[in-house]
Amino acid sequence: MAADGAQGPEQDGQRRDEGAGGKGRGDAKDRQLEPLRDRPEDGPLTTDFGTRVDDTDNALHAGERGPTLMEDFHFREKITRFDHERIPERVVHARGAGAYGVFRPYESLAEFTRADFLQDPDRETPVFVRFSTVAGSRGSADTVRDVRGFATKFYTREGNYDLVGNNFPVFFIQDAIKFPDFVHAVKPEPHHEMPQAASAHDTFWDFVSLQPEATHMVMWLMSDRSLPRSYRMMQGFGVHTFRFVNAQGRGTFVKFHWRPVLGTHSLIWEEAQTIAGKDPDFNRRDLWEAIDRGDYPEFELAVQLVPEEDEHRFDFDLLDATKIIPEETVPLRPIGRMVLNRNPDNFFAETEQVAFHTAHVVPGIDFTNDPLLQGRNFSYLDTQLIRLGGPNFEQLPVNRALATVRNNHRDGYGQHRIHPGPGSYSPNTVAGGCPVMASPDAGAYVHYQERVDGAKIRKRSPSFSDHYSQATLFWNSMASWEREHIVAAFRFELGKVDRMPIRRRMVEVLNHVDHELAREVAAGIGVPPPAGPATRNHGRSSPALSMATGPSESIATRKIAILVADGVAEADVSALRSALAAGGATPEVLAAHDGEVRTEDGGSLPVDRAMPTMASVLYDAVCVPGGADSARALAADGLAGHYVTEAFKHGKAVAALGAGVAVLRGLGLPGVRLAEEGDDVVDDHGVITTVDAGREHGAAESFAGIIAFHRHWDRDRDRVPA
Ligand code: HDD
Repeated sequence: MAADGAQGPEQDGQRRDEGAGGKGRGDAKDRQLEPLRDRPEDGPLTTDFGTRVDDTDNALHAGERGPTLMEDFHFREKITRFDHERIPERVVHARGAGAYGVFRPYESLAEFTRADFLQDPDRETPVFVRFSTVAGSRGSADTVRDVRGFATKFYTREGNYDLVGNNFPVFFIQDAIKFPDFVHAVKPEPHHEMPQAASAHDTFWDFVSLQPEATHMVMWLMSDRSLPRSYRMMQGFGVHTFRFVNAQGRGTFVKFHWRPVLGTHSLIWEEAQTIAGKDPDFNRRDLWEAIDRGDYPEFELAVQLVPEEDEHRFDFDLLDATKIIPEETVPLRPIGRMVLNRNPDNFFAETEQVAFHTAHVVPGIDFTNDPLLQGRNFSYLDTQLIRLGGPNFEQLPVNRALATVRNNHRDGYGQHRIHPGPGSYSPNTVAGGCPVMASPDAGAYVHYQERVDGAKIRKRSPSFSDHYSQATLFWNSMASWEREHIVAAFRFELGKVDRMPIRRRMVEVLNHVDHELAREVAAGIGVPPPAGPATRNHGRSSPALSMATGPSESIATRKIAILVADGVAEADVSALRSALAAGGATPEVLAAHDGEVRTEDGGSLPVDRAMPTMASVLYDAVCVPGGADSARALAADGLAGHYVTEAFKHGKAVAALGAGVAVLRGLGLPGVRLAEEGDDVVDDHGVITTVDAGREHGAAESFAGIIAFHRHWDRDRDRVPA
């Protein structure tokens, strides 16, 4: 029997989609899914068994005012189906957003791996990616302080390969047996189920303060990395050391990195908290809308390769998932690019039912003995059995391989395949000995023949015992603003911890990372600062760890608020719009109300959004065009002022043209020089201003240019009350 997936498109190829996310369609996975799409416009309403229905608003009653009848099969089916709509949410990573796309390698990697999807730069492999938060429930907000999941399913010709990673390169624990303890500690506390989607509570800090191996990961968690501006602007990491295996059976250790083409950018904590109320779907919406308008998210896949013979040349263990290999030690080698180009058709069917599993591997990709990875290889299959209700979850459309599936696995809830004939075991004669075994040459998976030798023992290798050096490396590598945010995050989180001994213990842990860090945190949480360092700072750093060293040339897909009122200078708006659109940004005109505003010269300007329905935090930059009446109205509107001051406080680019400069002047932005009569375009602390007519294009271009820096931290932000 051929794979039902491979047969599908031919059976019903003419039903093409014009629905949501219609761009980016037509790859092999999309063709496999097409015959399974149900469209309401294709015919009248029926029961689940296909009988047409003439009334779905009234149950069958004995008389117009009488009781409902048991024989109303449509009523019973409709209600029963509704009663059974929910499945258990993921025990971690419950909240997520997904997208389809394609992956293509830059060149053949045959030297290192025989994986088919990494051999040919002309071969495109369909993918499905699910981004997620970890701790919160399905309905929690997107912009919480948390790790983000970054799980990719490659539908290769040799079966599905799942790279189930996060946006941090390390993890909290070294051995999978600690995972339930860690998750119980970070989840809402069991007696009252609070707090939701937050690590700022006693049980989390109790656990990590007792578990020093978590320290490196906690440094990442307290950094702005845990607040991505967008799923399209965060890195992904496979975390573990995996193994490539080539056709000759030679192994090479490999670490996987996803690098966003738009650069790695984050929110700041105060902003993230506000967004959680203003738009709890902030990251999900951003992903959906970007794909919908054709701004396809792109990620480069890069690898760090370590020859087997170099396994022991590092001052940490490659099998320890709490460690990175610094990029300065083993440089990244870019190997391919992924483009996410299609939104799912249905959240539940696809994003909720997608099932990732670290042991979904293809020939050429193998495991190492990382004890965290070894345990994951058990957990992911196990969890899908309960979450998706049985062993046939691999047949769900989103999970279904493009490669042919053929085996003697039978039955179970929800079996969709029909296996004709008596053969359901191996060896057999009744089915002619089929299915036969494939040889390695015919694509069979062959486990890497690693020699293992050792006594059965519940013990961690001493090579896993340095828990602080890399936490210090991370701290040393941060820019000054990144350090400030880390200290503030520790103070916030530990400030929510009720039990003082836990706060004290955590300061003791931080005193092993960096003495100054420990003292600064202690000073904010009512704990006596330690007198001297517990461990001396080694002074090493890895510049690649800082977000300040990342690329900052592009403003593509950034959302910019242009604040207007009646009397706005149309020329300013169009100068701003064209400069921003030229860089691929998305400017939106905001006024006190929807509809349109009058322009200075008597025309009209359509309004994209009413200010009260949006918020400054939902934009990357804010600007105020000229026009005397418009500027007067905006200066008198506290909400408009708040758009500007909040953007300023959060370090975002701000601009004002012509009479709009008066709006900024009225707000008294501390330490910023604004343009006066006769000045050229003034650029001060990321605030662009000009009052002279005729300079609007230059100012708009400068504004577009500075948005690329993402944030301007050299401001006197603390004095701004927003
Ligand atoms: Fe996990 C889900 C990533 C350690 C057990 N994990 C899950 C998802 C991601 C990760 C991205 C969501 C997949 C999706 O979108 O459906 N997990 C990681 C990373 C880890 C890690 C990068 C460390 C390097 N996980 C880990 C351990 C265990 C698990 C040590 C258990 C021993 N993870 C699970 C799980 C989940 C899961 C319980 C919940 C839902 C699911 O698998 O499908 O099995």
